[in-house]
Parts: sequence; structure tokens; C-alpha cells
Amino acid sequence: MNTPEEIFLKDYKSPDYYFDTVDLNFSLGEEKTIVASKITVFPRVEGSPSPLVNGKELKEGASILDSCHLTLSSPAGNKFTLEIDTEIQPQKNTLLEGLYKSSGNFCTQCESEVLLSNGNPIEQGELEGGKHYVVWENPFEKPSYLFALVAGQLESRDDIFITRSGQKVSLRIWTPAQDVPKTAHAMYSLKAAKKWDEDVFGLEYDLDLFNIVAVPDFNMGAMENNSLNNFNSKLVLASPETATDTDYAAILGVNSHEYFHNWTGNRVTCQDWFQLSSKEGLTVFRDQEFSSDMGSRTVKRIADDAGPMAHPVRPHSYMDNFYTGKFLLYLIEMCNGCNDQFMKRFDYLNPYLSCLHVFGAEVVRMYKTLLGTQGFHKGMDLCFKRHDRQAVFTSWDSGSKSYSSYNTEADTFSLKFSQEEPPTPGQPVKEPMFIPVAVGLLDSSGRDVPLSSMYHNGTLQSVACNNQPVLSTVLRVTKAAKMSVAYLYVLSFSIFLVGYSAPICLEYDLIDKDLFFLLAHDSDEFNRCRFPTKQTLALNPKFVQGLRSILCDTGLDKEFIAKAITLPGEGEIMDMMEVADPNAVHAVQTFIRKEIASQLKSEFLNTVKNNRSSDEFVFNHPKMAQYALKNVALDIMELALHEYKAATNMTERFAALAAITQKPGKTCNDELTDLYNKWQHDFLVVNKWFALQAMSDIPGNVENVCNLLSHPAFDLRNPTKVYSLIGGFCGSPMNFHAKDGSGYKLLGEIVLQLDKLNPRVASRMVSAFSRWRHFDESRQKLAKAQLEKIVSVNGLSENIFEIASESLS
Ligand code: 0A1
Ligand code: ZN
Repeated sequence: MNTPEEIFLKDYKSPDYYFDTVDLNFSLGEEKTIVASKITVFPRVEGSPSPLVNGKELKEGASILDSCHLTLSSPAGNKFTLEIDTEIQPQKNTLLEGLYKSSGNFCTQCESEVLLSNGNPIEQGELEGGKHYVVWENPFEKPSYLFALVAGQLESRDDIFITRSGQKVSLRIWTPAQDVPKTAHAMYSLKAAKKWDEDVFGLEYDLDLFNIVAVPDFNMGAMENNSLNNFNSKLVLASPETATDTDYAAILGVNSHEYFHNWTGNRVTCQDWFQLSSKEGLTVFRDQEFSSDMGSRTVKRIADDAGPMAHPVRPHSYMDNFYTGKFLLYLIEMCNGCNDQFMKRFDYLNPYLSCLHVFGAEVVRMYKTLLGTQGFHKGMDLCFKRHDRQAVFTSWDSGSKSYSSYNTEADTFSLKFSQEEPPTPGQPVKEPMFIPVAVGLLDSSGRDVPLSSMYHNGTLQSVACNNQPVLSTVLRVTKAAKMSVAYLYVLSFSIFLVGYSAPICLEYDLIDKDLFFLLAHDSDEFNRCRFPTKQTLALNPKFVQGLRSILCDTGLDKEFIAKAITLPGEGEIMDMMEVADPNAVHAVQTFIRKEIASQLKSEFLNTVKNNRSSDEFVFNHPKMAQYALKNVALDIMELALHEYKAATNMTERFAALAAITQKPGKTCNDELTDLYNKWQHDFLVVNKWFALQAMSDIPGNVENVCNLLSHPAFDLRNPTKVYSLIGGFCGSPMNFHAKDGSGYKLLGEIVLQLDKLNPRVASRMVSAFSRWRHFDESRQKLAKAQLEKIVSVNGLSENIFEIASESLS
């Protein structure tokens, strides 16, 4: 294999050749697979075209450079046909990219790899030797990365969807036969997404068939190939006994995401790979909006908050079709303030990619905030009308940070903002950003105050609209210089960044008293949830009072209450410390948890009692909210064992077991053995079983994780198992960061083993070392030694070498 080259945005130019039609003939075999391709090629500019791929000449007209590149040094000037036969062995492909085998079935993952995509089946029949063939034709031009092929012993759940213009679309979800009953929620999610896209964006599906295939071995979450989406099984299969409501929500979100790509990504597509984050950002924004509409908007906003972004959403270079290690490390650094869902847990999507994509979504959201819902949709409609089946995504750059201060004077209220742009790779000096800052005001009894007029950069503007009271408005912070705003009211408090209107890090001069007031009264639930996170290290009675008022407020969404009373994760607190100290954070967290449990005992016990499930598990927002609230209360009160025994679904069972696994001893061992014995036939439940043990804070858990690596159900070649066991372990501050370095040593060894099988997955894992400088000296030494050991190994993949050496530099 060649060393991947770094490709720069500044060097991008249109290709010299276009591929008009592509015939790919796959002859799939257990020993070998032959791919015969026939491509009609024509030059962009007629005359003396440059070589198709550079290389040294072997014979007239064509030369082979290496195992990856074929060079045609001087092809004929006009249209010609290129025929290539390739022999491959998908069964030996552990990279899980291109054509590979998963559980005996052939499947592909081709984002950015091959030439044309699938479409409609137009012919099929039998061949000699008991073989079978199908011809698929794709009627439209497609971006190259959307090609897909799946072949194997699968059965389908079938359904139909009638589009709003009356078109009948067949929907099929393919899995091994025994799993078909577990696809009902994925089918529901797909249909809901189709309906939502018609209702909200006016977008209809265009083909007659939509297939989803569940693949157990998959590097990422899913892939939006035209009419043949491949999904990590974890994001398709669910039953109340085996999946938690978090799994149900992820299935809903990812199914909608892949479906929404049909328009944003597939039909309106990218011109080049630098635009990847545009198609992803817009599609993530759409799936977030969909999930919000299906559940609680505020809770979704809290979960999706990407944190401040100070880097461009578009990379200035990439390598091996992905972001360079250097860029990834910057992302990790920036994602430091990110929430649990995307960064702290190595979950179902590549955290670095998805983090960038979530930042992309923040940029789209700012457009919506600035243009208003109607204006935004008008713009989107125009874009789809003008650019259907074109490669037009543009890229955007954005980076921001802002500070604020406020003061009250007489009957006006003023705010001052300034912004600072820290340098990022490729952008040492930056222009000030355009930042929408939504603000609202509360009076001293905690009620929203209608705004009437404001001075914005020195000009008096009316805020009221059609004589209707306006409770929040959007300030446009455009300059690095300070600006001020005045409201003509007597006021006490301001609320900034209503609904988190811009992905910036806002520093404010509110004192504790104000923050507790906001915790109890802020009408913007997003803010109400954010403020206390800064205050966890001291247990102020007003903080407890703030929590009490949230816990007892029957008017609030239960899922929101659950989020608001959940203490920030230990990793999140460590990120806020100059020198991260896992032991101290753990001790303080335990203290706070115990204090809250004793001071709010009766409130928590009532919460558990009032939110027990009485009937069958159903996945809907009120039920999910009820479970979430009960589980947080239960966790704080340490009532897990009883609930584990009584649990009737995986949501309750998993939450109870997670609490039990934090206490070593017989109960913990017995319940874990019980879970495994009952569910060993179900690999998704077994993954949870691995994750539960890996994430435990029990001292000395490193050894347990080490033993689990040789458990018969574990397989280093399966990315989802790796993310559960190794990823879960890296998310446990106490054991991954164990003082004696045993956690670092374990990860170092695993990364080297993984690199030989699947460098993409290995590079996700090695990045757990990337913040090593953030810890005390002795931990720094231990982590650095592991990184040094990794880079010194011969034959290391380029992915790992780049990330590890960049982390050291
Ligand atoms: N496009 C997918 C994410 C994805 C990216 C790369 C992959 O393989 C190397 C696979 C999936 C999505 O938006 O879900
Ligand atoms: Zn996507």
C-alpha cells in the first residue's frame, strides 16, 4: 500500500476526465471475487489531455504504478472505454472498507472509494454452478461514494410508504432471519422521517425502493448509499428486552439522518471532499430538528450542544479521504467542551467526524436563527429547486469566542460583547465572526419581560412585532470591538444565548446569586441546565434549593428535570481543570451525590415512586422522560438492586445494573453473571455487558478489562465490540487514568494489535491519549511513554503514526 498523501484545499481543481457510464460486474466467490469494470471516459477539455493518473510507463498507453494506481499516460483525446478486471478477497479484508464480509455476508462501505452507485434491479436470473445474478441500474448521475453492494443470507421486513404525491415506495429492512422481529422501530423511524421531510421541508423520496441492511461489522454508525443504506446492527435492532430507550432514540435519530441525506448529500451533493462537513452539517441539523419535533426540543438541544468551536468547519487538507491526524487533534482539543453524547463516550459514530458534523449543524442553526423559520425554509426550497442533482455544496469557515459583561442603570439594561478569535491551523489571524446572540430578560420575580426597543450598535430599533410582546431578540455581534444594547425597562437579570443560539464559549460576569436565580427561574430551559454545571465543586444551599425547585416543578418536562439534576460527568469536570485530577474529581463527585441524596431524600424517593413503569414498554417521549427521571433519582439514592430485580425492560435493567457495577462484591458479580447467562445469544446485549464492566470506576478494574479481552464473546475485529469494551474503558477516569499507568499500558498494547487489523478503529482508540498534557506530571510521563512506544514500532499504519507523533510534538 502507498503512504496516503495529504491533499490540500488550495490545490483543488476540477478533474481532467469525467466518467460517463460505469458497468461493474461483481462475481462473488468464497475464495476470490472478480470485479470486471467497464467505464466510458471523456476528457473535460478536448485536445491534449493529461495522463489519467501519473505514473511510470510500462507499455504504450498504459502503465501500472503500484497496487493502487493504474496510469494511462496518453489516452485518446475523445470518449473511450476503459476495461479493468480486479481480483480481490473480501473475506480477508479486516479494514471494513471497500468490499468485505460480515457474518458470512458480502457488504460494502465505500464513502469516497468507488465510482457509481446502485439503483433499481432491472434483470435477474440463474447462472451455471448454482449461481444467481441481478443487474442493477442507476438511472441518475450519482456521486461516487454512494455505491453499495450487499449479498448474503438475509430476510426482510417489508412495508410501503405512499408519498404525498401518491407514489408508492417499497421499504425493506434486511437482517438475518431471527432478527427481523427486532426491526419494527427502525421501520417506524424511517417512515416517520419520510413523512417529516415532506411536511417540514417539502421533500419527497424519488425512487420506488428503499433498502436498509443491518451489518454487524461496521466501522461507523451507518451509510447513506442511494436506496441501499448500510447500518451498524446496533442502530437497527431493538426490542424492549434488549435495547434501552437511549438505543431507541439513537435508532430514530440515525435512521432519519441517513434518510435525510437522500436530498442533502445525495441529490444535492458535494463537488469535492472538502465539502464533506457541509452535507453532514446540514443533515445533522435536519435530524436534530426531526428528533426535537418527535420529543422534547430543549432536551435535544442540551444533548446536541457541540460546545464552542474555534476551528474552521472545513478542513484545509485531508489525507486518505479523511481529516488529517493534525486536524483531528485540533478537533479533539476543541471538542473538549463538548457534551457526553458526542465526545466523552466512544459511541456509535466516529466521535471526531460526528463532532465536526455537529459543529456544521450549529452553523446551519445560526442561519435559521438569523433568517427566522420562514426565511430559512424559503432559502432551502430555492436551493433544492436550483441545485437538484448538482454538486454544489459550498463550504463555510467559522470560529468564535466571546465575552460579555453587563450592568444595570436606571431603567435601561445594557450588555456589552466582545469577541476573540484564537488562531487555529491554517488560520493564524482571523476576521471577527458574525455571531447571533439571542437575549431575553427576567424581572426580579423571575418572569419574562417583553422587550420594546433597543439600541443596537448605536441605532434605536423597535423589537416589538405587530404589537405582540417579544420575549427574546437576536443581537448581531459583528465586530471585535465592543457594542452595547439598551432595553427601556427596569430589570434585574439577563438571559444570554437563549436556546444556545451560537456555538461560542460565552464568559459572563454573573455571580453565584444570579446563577442560582436563573437555575430556579430561567424560562430558557437550555440555560437553566447549563448554569449549574459550573457550580458543582461547592454545595451551596441555594444550589440544593434550585435543584429542589426543579425536582418538584410538575409543569416541567420530566426528561428536562432528569438532565437538570444529573451531575456533570467526571470527564467534563476534568476538562475544566487546569491540571486534571481524576481522584479528586471522583471524591468530590461522590461527596456531592451523597449530600444531595440526603438533603433531598424525600423528593428523590417520591420521584422514584411516582415514575415506576406500570405497563408495557413503549417508546415515546413521555415514557422515555419518565424512565430517565426515575433512573437518575435511583442512581443518586443507590436503590439499584431492588429495581434491577423488578425491571421489566432493558432501559430499567441497564440503569440499575450500571449503578450496581460501581460497587465491587458478590451482588455485582452475581447480577453480571445473570445478565450474561440470560443474553449470551444476543451480541448487542453482550456488548452492553462489556461496556458496563469497562466503564466501572471500581479500583483496579484494569485487570478485569484485560481478562474480558480474551472472553470468547469478544472480537477485536468487530468495531462495535471494541467501542464497547475499550472505548468504555477509556471513558472511565479512575481506571484509564490509574496512577500506576496500568490503564495507559493496556490501551497502548491494544492500539498496536488493532492497528494490524483496522487502522481506522485503532486511530479512534489512540486518540484517547491525545490530552495527556492535561494531567499531572507522573501521569504525563506514563502516557507519553506509551505514545513513544507506539511511534517506535515498525510497520505502523499512517493513521496511527500521524496521530501519535502529532500528540507528542
Ligand atoms: N456518511 C456517514 C458517516 C460515515 C462516514 C465514513 C464511513 O466509513 C469510512 C462510514 C459512515 C453518515 O453520515 O452517516
Ligand atoms: Zn451523515
